[in-house]
Amino acid sequence: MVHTSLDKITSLQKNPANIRNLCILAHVDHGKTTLADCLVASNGIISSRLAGKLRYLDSREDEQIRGITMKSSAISLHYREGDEDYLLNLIDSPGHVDFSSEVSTAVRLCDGAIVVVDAVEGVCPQTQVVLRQAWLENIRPVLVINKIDRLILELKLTPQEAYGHLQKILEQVNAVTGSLFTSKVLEEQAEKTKEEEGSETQTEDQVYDWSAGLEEADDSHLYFSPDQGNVVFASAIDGWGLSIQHFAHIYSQKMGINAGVLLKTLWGDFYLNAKAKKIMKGAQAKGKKPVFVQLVLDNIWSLYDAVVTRRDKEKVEKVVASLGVKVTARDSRHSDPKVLLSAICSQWLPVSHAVLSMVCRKLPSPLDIAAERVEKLMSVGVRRFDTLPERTQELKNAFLQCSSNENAPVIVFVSKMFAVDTTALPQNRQKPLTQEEIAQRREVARKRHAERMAASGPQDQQDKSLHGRPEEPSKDETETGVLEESTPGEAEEKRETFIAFARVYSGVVKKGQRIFILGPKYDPAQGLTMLPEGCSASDGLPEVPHLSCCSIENVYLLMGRELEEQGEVPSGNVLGIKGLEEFVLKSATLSTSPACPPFTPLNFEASPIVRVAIEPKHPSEMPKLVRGMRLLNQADPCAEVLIQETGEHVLVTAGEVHLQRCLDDLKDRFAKIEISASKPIIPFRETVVRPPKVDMVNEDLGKQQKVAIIHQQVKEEGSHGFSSETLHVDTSGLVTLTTPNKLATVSVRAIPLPPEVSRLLEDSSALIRTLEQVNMSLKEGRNVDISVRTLEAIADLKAQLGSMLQGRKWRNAVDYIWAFGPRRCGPNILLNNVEGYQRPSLWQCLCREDKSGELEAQARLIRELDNSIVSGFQLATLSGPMCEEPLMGVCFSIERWDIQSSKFPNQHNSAEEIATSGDALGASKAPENTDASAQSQGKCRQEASSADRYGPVSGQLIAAMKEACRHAFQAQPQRLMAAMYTCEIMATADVLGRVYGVLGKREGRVLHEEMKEGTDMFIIKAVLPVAESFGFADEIRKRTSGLASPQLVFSHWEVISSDPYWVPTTEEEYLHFGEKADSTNQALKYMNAVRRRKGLFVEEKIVEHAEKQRTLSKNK
Ligand SMILES: Nc1nc2c(ncn2[C@@H]2O[C@H](COP(=O)(O)OP(=O)(O)OP(=O)(O)O)[C@@H](O)[C@H]2O)c(=O)[nH]1
Ligand SMILES: [Mg+2]
Repeated sequence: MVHTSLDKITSLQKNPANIRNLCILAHVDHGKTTLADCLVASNGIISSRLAGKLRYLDSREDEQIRGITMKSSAISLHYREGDEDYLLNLIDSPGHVDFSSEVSTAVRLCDGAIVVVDAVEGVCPQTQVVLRQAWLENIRPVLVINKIDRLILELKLTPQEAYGHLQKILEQVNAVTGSLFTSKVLEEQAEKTKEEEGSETQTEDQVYDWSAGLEEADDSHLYFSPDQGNVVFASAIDGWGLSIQHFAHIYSQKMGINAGVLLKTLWGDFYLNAKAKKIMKGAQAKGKKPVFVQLVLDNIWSLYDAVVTRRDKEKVEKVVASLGVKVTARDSRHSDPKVLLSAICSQWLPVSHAVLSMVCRKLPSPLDIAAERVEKLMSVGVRRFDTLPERTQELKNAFLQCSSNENAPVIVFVSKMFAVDTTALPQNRQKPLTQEEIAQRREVARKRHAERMAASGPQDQQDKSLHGRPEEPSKDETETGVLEESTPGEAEEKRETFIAFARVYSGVVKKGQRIFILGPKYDPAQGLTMLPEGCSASDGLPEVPHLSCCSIENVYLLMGRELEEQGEVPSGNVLGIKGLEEFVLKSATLSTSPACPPFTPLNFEASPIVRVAIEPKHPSEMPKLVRGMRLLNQADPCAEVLIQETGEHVLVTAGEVHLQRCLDDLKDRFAKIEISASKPIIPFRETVVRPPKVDMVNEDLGKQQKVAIIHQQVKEEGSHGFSSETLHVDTSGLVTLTTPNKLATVSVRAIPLPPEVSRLLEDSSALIRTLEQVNMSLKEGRNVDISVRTLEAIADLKAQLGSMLQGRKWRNAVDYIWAFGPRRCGPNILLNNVEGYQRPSLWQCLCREDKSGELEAQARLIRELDNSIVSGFQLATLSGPMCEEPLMGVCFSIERWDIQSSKFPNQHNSAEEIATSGDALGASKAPENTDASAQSQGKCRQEASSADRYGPVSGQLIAAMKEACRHAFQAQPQRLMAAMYTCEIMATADVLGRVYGVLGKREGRVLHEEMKEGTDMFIIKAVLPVAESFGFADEIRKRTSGLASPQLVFSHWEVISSDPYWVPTTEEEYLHFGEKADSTNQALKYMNAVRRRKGLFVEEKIVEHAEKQRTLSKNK
């Protein structure tokens, strides 16, 4: 194959109709990079002999060593189909869950995707995830069923069995697509009904038909089917791939059957009736070979049989001759039959041809971008597209036209930043010197040398010859001259250059161009009013929030490991941009028009969960570490870097493999120092549960005893912080606390939320955050336009909460929700059970009618210190009393809130007054009398004057509320919650036992186990605590000799059933667990580990019975 020149690609870039931006998506190890190799080889970039072995797009060393892709990378390829030339911007993505954020960054820039599925493993968890991601971004997929060779050589299926197997895989994939489609249609339908409902007020009861719309919606184009031309069967490693179209073409000529008929019948329940020369239906019923088996699979099977299994030379020669392919003597003599096989296959059915022609026919060009997708990209958060400024809405046409005109606005999206070695940039790359240049340089060097000789005296010359230095100047002396100019420090600073991985949606991006960078919070409406009409990024402009300008230093063509410099890149292409390093952290939108809105943020499927603290080996290298971590943060879409209050530098990653890669990157590239990382910091949650009914040895707990225990605990713990005169806990767990200035009193009770409620809240956190934003704006008197979809989602959340919170305890609870926490969107609820306090509902945005007047009146109803209560609740839920981890699934119900706002101190007191206030405090010591209103007026005044001894009232109330919540929490049975991973392990029967062994040792639980049809593999689905997961994947791999390799995905939080504060109280328990009873208490172990890490007090006896131990060891 010929190598495509840069000029050719540059010219192809100008014709968007023939551009395809696509990515390869799949579960880990299904052969994406191998397939990409074959496509790359078709352009002559690598030799076809090496295709599949080189994994060219895995350019990092650790990717090659581990054999998995970690970063997505792009390459531009040229393909000729008929007389059309196509440009394919191909992005290879990783399949490992830890790197799923890289998939998100790739999918955003594409219009289509090749979904690869392993013919043996079928649809795996990540396959479903990537199909969903493609769906969410509205990009069109095509399917490649890869590794068909494994069906022949490994599973030893007959062609007929293989056909059945392939059919099942197709069904599986289509089932996933089908469920995505159904949910979308139903959602749209609901939205439509809602809009209609909004426009015409109907009073009658409406009947909803939940399947309405499904029948009408046309979904045939969505499914994968070989006769639709969107499926290719392949073996990337052997270099072949086939589509039905290809065979239909061949056989229509050979057998004289109409190509159209063949196309329809090659896949499906049809058979060939040789006598009648007809294709008939009902192969299965009549026990006949389907056409696909007879015409396609049989041929391939016999080729494998002749070349690999039987090594039948004669037969091979016959086949080679009949196929008309050429085989070199070297290939046919090779000891590995696979070499011969791939030499034959890659000429007979080249996989690159099958895949690329499908891509060009089936995937959309940048010109076909759907209006729906553009609107989705342009409307951020709760804003509706039609509420954007007019000029912004006009930009939609720019997307649709994808024009490279001079006056088309430039719109670019940067989906990630990646670091390259500065020396690897094209301008710094050493070009091979021509003969002339070498001669020229030598001449220059000789002259310089002669001058130097002349300048230094004869003495010097003698010295040099004494030291045996060569007279002739060495070659590198001449060539390193350029490098010497920069100081070594600077060179080190600039070792890494960040390149933006981006796509142009409109206009032409040029080197040196000035452009606006739109931050995620940029509001075009605000920008347009603040900036002068028709301004550009090169003018001196007033400062606008979240908007900055910069110059594009350079634009590059991305060619896998290499970058090629380009002067400009027209619309519709994927490119690399240099010069944004200072302005863009991870992703951004660039435009020449300030009317352009920032794109919606990327959909990340996995959230970072594994955290470690990092420090340099030598403390003096701290600044280097800090700089390195900053670079790492920029270079990875998903890693987070933060500095904790304790001063620790913490790195948060998606999983163990990701963590390892980040640490390696930090060590070798970004910080270049020795670092030490702590053990992974495992997150926990704290919660309360209903009082247990049985004790640890399964005996009924009497009511008396339970109360006694609770009392004992509260007494112990209530003693620090607040004096008992301001704190009261009653037997039902109601905690009453008064602020130190005695002006406010709150009574709080902690109630466990049903588990499904906390799960719902956890899953809806983004929605709750939106709700919170809306409420904030309403409070400030601003009106917001919320999309119908968001409103509906909020109403749905409310309805679900209502149906889950059933029972006497929760009557009308949903309407009285005051806030969620922590961070105002967490899985805990603050409930307003204060008699007579009516604050505006949390769900106020759901009342549709315009009643801004009413809202204002309501706003006045809010008590002045309402916010302090909420803040106290937020603080309490952010870190609980067990080990300062966030709370989950706790409802704090405020049952009383007395406040004397009229007596707030508003002036500073003299020293004398403070002195008298001491007496006042002493006088009001009666512990029960916490309500300040019961005090006499005189006393109150004195107390009020003492108030500022404790700081402002709002602050005191926050602290009191927080403390009250903590005590209320402790008054209930407390539990720790552990983060759980789910994993799906595929293993053969003979290693199954060992897999179970490892799972059991690590407290994993098997959810279900099934046999994969048509194979001897078992699929085990299990859950495993994150705390026990480190090294799990490695251990499984080792114990099963690499046959099973699990992928861990964060799934949910689970209550650890044991009580960390439990001590044996009954005789049986003493007998069973011993006095200390610490051997089996997993929850206590976790809790203490966290406390120790955070430097909190840990109640532990380290050495008991020291005497005995000593005697024991002596006696030995
Ligand atoms: N038998 C067989 N093996 C294949 C085929 N294609 C790829 N492989 C092997 O499968 C393994 C994984 O291939 P990769 O191309 O690295 O898989 P990937 O999908 O890029 O993996 P990640 O990027 O880590 O998700 C390699 O050992 C390949 O040699 C195939 O067609 N047949
Ligand atoms: Mg790969």
